[in-house]
Amino acid sequence: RGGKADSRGALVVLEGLDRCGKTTQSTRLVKNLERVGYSAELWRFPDRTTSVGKMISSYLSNESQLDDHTIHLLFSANRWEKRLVMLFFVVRNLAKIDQDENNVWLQNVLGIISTGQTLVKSLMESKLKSGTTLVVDRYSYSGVAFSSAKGLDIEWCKAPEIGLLAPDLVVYLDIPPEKAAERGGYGGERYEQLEFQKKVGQNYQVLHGPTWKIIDACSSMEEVEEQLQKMVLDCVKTCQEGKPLSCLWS
Ligand code: Z5A
Repeated sequence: RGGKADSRGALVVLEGLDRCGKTTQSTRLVKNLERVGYSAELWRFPDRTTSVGKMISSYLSNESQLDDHTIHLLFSANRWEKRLVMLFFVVRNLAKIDQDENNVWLQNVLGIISTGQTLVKSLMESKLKSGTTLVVDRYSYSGVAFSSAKGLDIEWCKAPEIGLLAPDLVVYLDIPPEKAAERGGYGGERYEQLEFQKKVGQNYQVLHGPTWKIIDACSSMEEVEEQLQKMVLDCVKTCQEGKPLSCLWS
């Protein structure tokens, strides 16, 4: 809708303290974008469905213990492993060729070789370049803000994220930790403690950059939704007009 035929989607990230409303708003945003004719997908980190994600989930629910550096690297690996999904498709297709009894195997091989570049590219980049806007609930900034709140060096925390795609827009849903603690479901997981969330909030301040916008997350859900949609539609248009993709932390 609206842009050049080969125009790309936008990479939009929602960040904030626990219970600030990311899940609510990212879900509404994707529906709203689709309703006005854009292709959009919701991603979230941690992605608890992968084997790395399951280790993270067990750590967060206090079922397992890990060194702070190790869990930080696992969160980062959970983002990097999205690249491997495309490799998996290549391997699976090659396996299929092996079993193929018809003569179509040659076309399959040629097809895979000619699209090989695309197949091994990051899934995120492929989605964006095919015109889909990705709405991502937490990303590298969560990794840095939460791990550095435990006392890890901020530059060390950023290092494993270098080379991942940089978002076109980061929306920070701003809520005082005390207000967030009053919301439903607070307190069930490892980081859901008031003093810790205060430190995380301070660390987020250091990460704010030119692509960041702030929304008052204490406003009603409808007000937040409206502001978010406006910001994202502006960003999607800029990306359609040819804004290039870049990498963290440039
Ligand atoms: N973590 C990390 O350390 N390193 C990393 O690299 C990454 C993450 C990616 C799990 O993340 C933990 O992992 C997280 C950071 C760390 N720890 N903490 N804290 P997660 O994203 O899976 O979980 P979460 O941050 O705890 O998300 P959440 O609990 O799902 O909260 P939310 O998505 O921000 O909020 P919500 O579910 O949309 O809303 C919460 C409640 O508030 C709910 O009852 C809503 O109905 C209500 N709500 C929402 N908006 C409003 C408004 N505007 N007014 C009133 N009430 C509202």
